[in-house]
Amino acid sequence: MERYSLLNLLRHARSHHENWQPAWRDPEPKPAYDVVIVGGGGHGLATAYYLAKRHGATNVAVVEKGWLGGGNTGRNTTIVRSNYLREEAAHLYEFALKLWEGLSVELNFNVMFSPRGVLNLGHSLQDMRDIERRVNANRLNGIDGEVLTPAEVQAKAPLINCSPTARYPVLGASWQPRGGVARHDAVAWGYARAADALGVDLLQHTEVVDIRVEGGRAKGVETSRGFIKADKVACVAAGHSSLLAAMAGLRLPIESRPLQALASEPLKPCLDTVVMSNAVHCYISQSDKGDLVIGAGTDAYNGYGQRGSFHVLEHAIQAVCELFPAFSRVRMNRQWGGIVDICPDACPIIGTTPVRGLYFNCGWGTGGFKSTPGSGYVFADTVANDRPHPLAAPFALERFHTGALIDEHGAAGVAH
Ligand code: FAD
Ligand code: PYC
Repeated sequence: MERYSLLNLLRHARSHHENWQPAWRDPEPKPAYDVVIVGGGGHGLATAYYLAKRHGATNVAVVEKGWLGGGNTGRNTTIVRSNYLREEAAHLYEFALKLWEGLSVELNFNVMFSPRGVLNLGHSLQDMRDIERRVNANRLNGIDGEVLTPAEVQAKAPLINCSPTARYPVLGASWQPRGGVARHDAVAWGYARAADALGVDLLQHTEVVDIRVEGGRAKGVETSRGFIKADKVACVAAGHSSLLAAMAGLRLPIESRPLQALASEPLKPCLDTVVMSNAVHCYISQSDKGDLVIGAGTDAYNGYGQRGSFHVLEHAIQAVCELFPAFSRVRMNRQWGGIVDICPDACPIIGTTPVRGLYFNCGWGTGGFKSTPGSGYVFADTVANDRPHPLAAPFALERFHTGALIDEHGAAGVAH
């Protein structure tokens, strides 16, 4: 048997890192494309993949001002679930969850989807009534869900303080067994590699600075690398959607706010499910590396700084210590923020706009990671056919004129 000396390690490290092929090309922009997708996060890359794979549209570019997956996709706490209250949202998120279940095979890339179950804790009688209502609604929509007692919660996550004398005692929880987490970067990389292989151009470090509109129709995008003509422009730029809309003379009902998270030093396995609590306000899981991945609420005001305010973070840490007294001595390694785009009803906007050939997919707020595959699938269909996919139709921009809002603040799970 080979001896694992430092020399061996170095030799293997060198030999195994030679002749790696890049996972995708780094092409020069073409002068014109059939579709330009603005935003190289998970949603934009998934849209490109499904456009090419399902609709045969391969003359497509993804234009990304930074690096692929460097926005909210690479900054989120990776919780995946579909336990939304309203029928429209439940169907959309459940469609996405079904895609997650086969995504590693679909992309031939391990996205590390881990259906370890999601607990949403209840700390008051009203919380429990809401939980029961949501679980019943989920089951009527064919979505897995159970209401758990405090003892059942304790059995799933023994480190939670379920004492009745806690300041916010755990009275129960909703439990979605098929929910879980996935590796965020891998999702972006998997879609990027698969889209590139189908001919999509991935243009990194290329910022869209204007959208050219003539005669009420989108004609292309002005970028930091020059003008790119396009028959269709599809914006999937999360926190920056209102800025892009303004370039085309549109106003979106969106607020962009920082949302932050942090990760601890690695620990031995101690939490094998996802725990969310709206009342004390935190959400937590343990990564495969062992870090505790912890999320906070949004800042209460709009902003584009990718960091978030200290008092919001402090509040989340207080909540973690309250729920998991054993974690109070764990050291934190890193903190970061993203910019989320929040609609008044905590639901996304997916569809056409008053500008012909211009489409928006945005407003996923604090909860869009879980929808990445579904969002890309329905948005690609919408862009390819110039009409909303049936699952996307209720999420059209027009709902802010008609009043057909879909209130999902309760299921959003993060304080806005
Ligand atoms: P992004 O990944 O942000 O991609 C948009 C891209 O557009 C960015 O890369 C950006 O650089 C690019 N862009 C912007 N403007 C321009 C321009 N002018 N030109 C070119 N490119 C541009 N969701 C969940 O479901 N579960 C969670 O646990 C969860 N936790 C979260 C925790 C935190 C701390 C944060 C910040 C978010 C969390 N979310 C979660 C929300 C989730 O991350 C987002 O809804 C989702 O990732 C949005 O994906 P996207 O591809 O639309 O956006
Ligand atoms: O939507 O499940 C969610 C979520 C968890 C943390 C941030 N968003």
